Amino acid sequence: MEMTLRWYGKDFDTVTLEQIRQIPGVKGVITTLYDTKPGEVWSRERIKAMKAEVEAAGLHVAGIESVNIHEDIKLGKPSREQLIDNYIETLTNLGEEDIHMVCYNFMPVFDWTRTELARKRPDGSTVLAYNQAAVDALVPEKMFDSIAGDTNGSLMPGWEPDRLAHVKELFDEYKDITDEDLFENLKYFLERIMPVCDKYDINMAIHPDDPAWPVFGLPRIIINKENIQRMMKMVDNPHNGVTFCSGSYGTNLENDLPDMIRSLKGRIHFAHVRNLKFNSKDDFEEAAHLSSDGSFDMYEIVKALYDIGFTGPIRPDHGRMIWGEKAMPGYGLYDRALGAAYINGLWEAIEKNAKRG
Ligand SMILES: [Mn+2]
Repeated sequence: MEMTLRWYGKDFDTVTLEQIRQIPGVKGVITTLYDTKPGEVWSRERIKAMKAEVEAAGLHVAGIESVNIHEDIKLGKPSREQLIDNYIETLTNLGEEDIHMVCYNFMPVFDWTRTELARKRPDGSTVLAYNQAAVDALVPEKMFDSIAGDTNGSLMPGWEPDRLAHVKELFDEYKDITDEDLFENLKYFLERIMPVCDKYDINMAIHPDDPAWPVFGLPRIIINKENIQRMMKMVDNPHNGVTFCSGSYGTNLENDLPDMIRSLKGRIHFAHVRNLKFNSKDDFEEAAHLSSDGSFDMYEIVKALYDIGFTGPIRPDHGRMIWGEKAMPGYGLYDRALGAAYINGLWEAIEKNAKRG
């Protein structure tokens, strides 16, 4: 594995490349062109400039999170032809610039759902949290208003204003779309892009839906072992792979995370490792990465990744807001740096034990 940190670019992130460079063991960043819109072609020049900036700081671009998928592709509308052509052009430009991992998701309308962005924990840290009763009581298009005050001035990924302006229309368009339709539309997209992925050795890594069940009546398919195996088989190409995100699959306590990892040997191209603390089945909050602070056995998760021979980029995921830091919720420096150090420690111990036999 290669330890990385997500970085949104200097115009959007409170964390600098110089700070990331000083986290022990972090050599790469996972970044994006945060001001591009879904469906837009990423120019070779902009990708080259992004790479040069990261490399000037002594780091490298370990992959992209994300190249977002236009809703028309998920909906299977005729306009998807041009939009997929554009996506292929973006992949070509990334491949030409020697970038080989692209994270994306296929979630209708919302990238992710939380009901609080700054729930206070007993130690005074604040974290993102989810409560099902609060979601059930929400009108979807009002969700953003209800929590917008907690973003610390950041533009939250997946909640861009122009997307939000169309939430109501989007809900109408998804009214008759079933899980089966969504699988079909995903298959169509993947079959179109696989040739360019083969040509440039680009690993596509689908991020699970978060939370891992349908919200607001929208279809959601990347939620459990059965569905992800179906997706791997329906386009059986090693470049069709996954981002294994423990915090997203883990929202459903029925998902056995180490078992899922083992079942995806050779198809995990990127890993997000984080812990959640469940207060009940319907209420969870993001904990520190340390096993004892939450509900997951992080040792078993990292051990499963080690055992399948995972070599891709890995990153600590959302961190708590601690030590007075003001940053995009989940994406401060301090707690993610602690997470990276902890995961590195687990990996070192697992590796040394394995080599000792
Ligand atoms: Mn994730």
